[in-house]
Amino acid sequence: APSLPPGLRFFPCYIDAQAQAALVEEIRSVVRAAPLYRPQMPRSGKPLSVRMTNCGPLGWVTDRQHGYRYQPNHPETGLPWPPIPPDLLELWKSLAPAAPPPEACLVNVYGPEAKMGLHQDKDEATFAAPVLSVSLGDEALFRIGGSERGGPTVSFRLRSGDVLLMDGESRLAFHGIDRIYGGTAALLRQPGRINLTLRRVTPF
Ligand code: MD5
Ligand code: FE
Repeated sequence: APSLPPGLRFFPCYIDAQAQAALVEEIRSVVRAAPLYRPQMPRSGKPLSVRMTNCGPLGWVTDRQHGYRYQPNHPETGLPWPPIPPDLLELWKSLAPAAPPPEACLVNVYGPEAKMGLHQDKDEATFAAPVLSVSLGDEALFRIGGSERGGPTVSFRLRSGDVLLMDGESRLAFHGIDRIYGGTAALLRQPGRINLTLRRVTPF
């Protein structure tokens, strides 16, 4: 396995098959309350290949006019985001016991052709808390570098049930998803991958 950037903690197979299936049901319920939508890049309006929704008091959204931001309501329905499922709050408490509760859980849904370019997560008003990410469904090729664009990167596969915690130095690392390996898992009804990312957004 490649050596991971300092502060990045990787927990392979952290979530067992039964708990993964329960999480998928909870996410189906979130999606019924807050439908998946196709976010747009700021200025260009180019749609992302990933569909998204959120749960928690705040959700990450983007559109052509207003760009990347957190807001308390769904951009299309105007309704507040549904609550973060208790299982995910427990996972956060287990792996980040010193951090205050997460405020946002971004739900990313990747079809087999979707990807996410290298970027930093820097739309939060605080970087003091870690970011926690859960992978469900098909395998993905994850790439992570340092906090400066253009530096060396390492790549590894994320599989269903894997958990990543980005803390300390890795909190502002460039990272992305280069590809999905469609059909590598049987968890979901269709080929693809779900990523859940829990974040603290406001200072504490
Ligand atoms: C995903 N999501 O799998 C990816 C990677 C995102 C996002 O990048 O912003 O929604 S989840 C792993 C991740 C998240 C945040 C920070 C870092 C990794 N990191 O600094 O390594 O859908
Ligand atoms: Fe990210």
